[in-house]
Amino acid sequence: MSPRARLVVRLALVLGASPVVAHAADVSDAWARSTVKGQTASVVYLTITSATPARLVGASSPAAAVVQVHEMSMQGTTMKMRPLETLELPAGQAVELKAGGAHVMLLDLRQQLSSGDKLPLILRIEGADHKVVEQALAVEIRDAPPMMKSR
Ligand SMILES: [Cu+2]
Repeated sequence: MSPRARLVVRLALVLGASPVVAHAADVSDAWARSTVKGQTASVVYLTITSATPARLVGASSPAAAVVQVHEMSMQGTTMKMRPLETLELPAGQAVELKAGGAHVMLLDLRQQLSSGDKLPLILRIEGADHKVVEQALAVEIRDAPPMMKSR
């Protein structure tokens, strides 16, 4: 195989085999928390704004075996997180996934996430017509701010 053909194959693997619609919603401020060697879980934070009523119904990444949308809630005196089936995206409203709130959870990471690299992430967004479109992102990997490192 020529080097060029190999590159095309690698790109196809990164983008996945399923049809990807480039623009289902506006995603801003997306970043993934870097990991240390041997760490198997991390999180992605981002802000999603959909022009029309929609729901985030799932996510996936070639870098992690399991990707879930989580929310945080108080159970007694402790913060717990639990998977969300769907996250509502009201029309025109910026929905923030941020520290202490909802987040995209990466579990069973297949590789270390290094600051400065990009994490391929696919969001599955269901529109009012119940059609699900896949939105591919390249999320910047960053080190957590110092205040978040204890978590
Ligand atoms: Cu979580």
